[in-house]
Amino acid sequence: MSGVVDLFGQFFKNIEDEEKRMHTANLMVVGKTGVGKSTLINSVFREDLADTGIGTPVTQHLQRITKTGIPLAIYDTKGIELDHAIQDEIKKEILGEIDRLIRLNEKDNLIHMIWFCINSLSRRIEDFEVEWIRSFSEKIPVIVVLTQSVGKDYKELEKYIKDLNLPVKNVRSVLAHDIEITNDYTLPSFGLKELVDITFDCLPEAAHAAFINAQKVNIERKLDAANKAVIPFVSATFAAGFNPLPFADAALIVPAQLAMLARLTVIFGIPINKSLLTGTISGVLGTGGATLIGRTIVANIIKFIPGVGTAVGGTISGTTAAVITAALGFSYNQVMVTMAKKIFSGHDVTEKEMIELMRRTYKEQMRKGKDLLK
Ligand SMILES: Nc1nc2c(ncn2[C@@H]2O[C@H](COP(=O)(O)OP(=O)(O)OP(=O)(O)O)[C@@H](O)[C@H]2O)c(=O)[nH]1
Ligand SMILES: [Mg+2]
Repeated sequence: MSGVVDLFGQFFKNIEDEEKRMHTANLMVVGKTGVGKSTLINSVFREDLADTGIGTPVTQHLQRITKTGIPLAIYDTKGIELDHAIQDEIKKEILGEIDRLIRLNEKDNLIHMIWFCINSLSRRIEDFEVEWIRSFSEKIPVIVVLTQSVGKDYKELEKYIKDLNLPVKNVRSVLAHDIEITNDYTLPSFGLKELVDITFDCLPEAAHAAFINAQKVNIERKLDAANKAVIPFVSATFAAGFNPLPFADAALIVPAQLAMLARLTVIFGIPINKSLLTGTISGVLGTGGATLIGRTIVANIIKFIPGVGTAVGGTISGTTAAVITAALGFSYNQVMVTMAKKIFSGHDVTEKEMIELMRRTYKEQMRKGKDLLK
C-alpha cells in the first residue's frame, strides 16, 4: 500500500454502517402507575431513555419510546389501574397492537419481550394482572419483574407468584435504583444484571446485538459478545497472511483491523467520542493525525512484538498477522470495558489514561500471543 489513506475516516464510516445494519430490540413494559417502569428503563438502558427518548403515542394507553443512536424501542403502558371496564378495553388495545405487529411479520417491529412490573411494596398481585399475564404470555415471552424490592416481604410475594405457575419465563425481584435510608446508609440497587441475562435468553437471535448495545448494566455481556466478534477477523488476517506477506503489503490488513475495531465499538454501544477513539487507537497504531501511512502503522504495530522487532526477513507471516489482530481486538475490548464502566457510572475518561491502558493491554496480549510465533 502506498500513499496516505484516511483510515480514521473509514473507521467512523464503518461504525455508521455497523449501526445501520443493527436490528432493534423491542420491549414492552407493563405495570400500574408508579410501580417504577420509568426508573427501571432508565436504570437498565443508556441515556435515561424513559426521560430523554421521544415518546410516540401508539394507542391511547400505549406509547413507543425511541432515541436516535439506541437500537431499542420501549412500549410503555399508561393508566392500567383504572376501573375494570377500562382495564378490559386497555387489554384489548394492547393485544390488538401486539397482533397487528405479529401480522405485519417484520422482525424489527415485533414486540420481542414483556416485562410485567408489579410493585413489591403493594405485596400482592391483582386478579386482572394474573389474567393479563396469561393472555400476553400466549403471544410473547413475559418476565414478571417485582420492582422496588426492599425489606423481606418481596421474597414472599416472589414465592407466591412463582407458586401460581404462570406461563412466564421468570419472576425476578429488583431494586432499580439505590435508596438512601440515612446519610450514611444506602440500600444498593440489585437484580438488574440478572434481569438483562434472563431477558437476553428469551430474545430472538436477531435482537441480541441490539439489546446488548442498548443496556448498560451488564458489561460482561458486552465483553463476551465483543470477544467472540474478534475471532472471524483473526481467521481472516491469518488467511490473508498465509503466504508470508512482504512487509509493505502487511499494511493491507490494517483496514480490516480497523473494521474489526468499528464492529467492537458498536457492540459496546458507548457514545462515540471521535477524538477519544482516534487517540486511543493511535496509541498503538502510531500517531499520524487523522491519516496514516500503512507502512508506519505496521512498523508501529510490529515493534510491540517482543523479540520480533521490525525486521523479520522483510515479511510478516499469517500467524504474526493473526496474533497482531487478536491482540488489537482483545486489548481494545478491555479499553471499551473500562470506558463503559466509567461512562455509565457518570465518570470522566481521559484520553491519556485510555491510551496508556490500550498500550499496556496490547503489550500483554502480544506477550500471550508470542508463543504462537515460535
Ligand atoms: N429509590 C428508588 N426509587 C424508585 C425505584 N423505582 C421507583 N422508584 C420511585 O417511585 C416513583 C415512581 O416511579 P416511576 O419510575 O416514575 O414509575 P412509573 O411506573 O414509570 O410511573 P408512571 O409513568 O406514572 O406509570 C418515583 O418517585 C421513583 O423515584 C427504585 O428502584 N428505587
Ligand atoms: Mg413512567
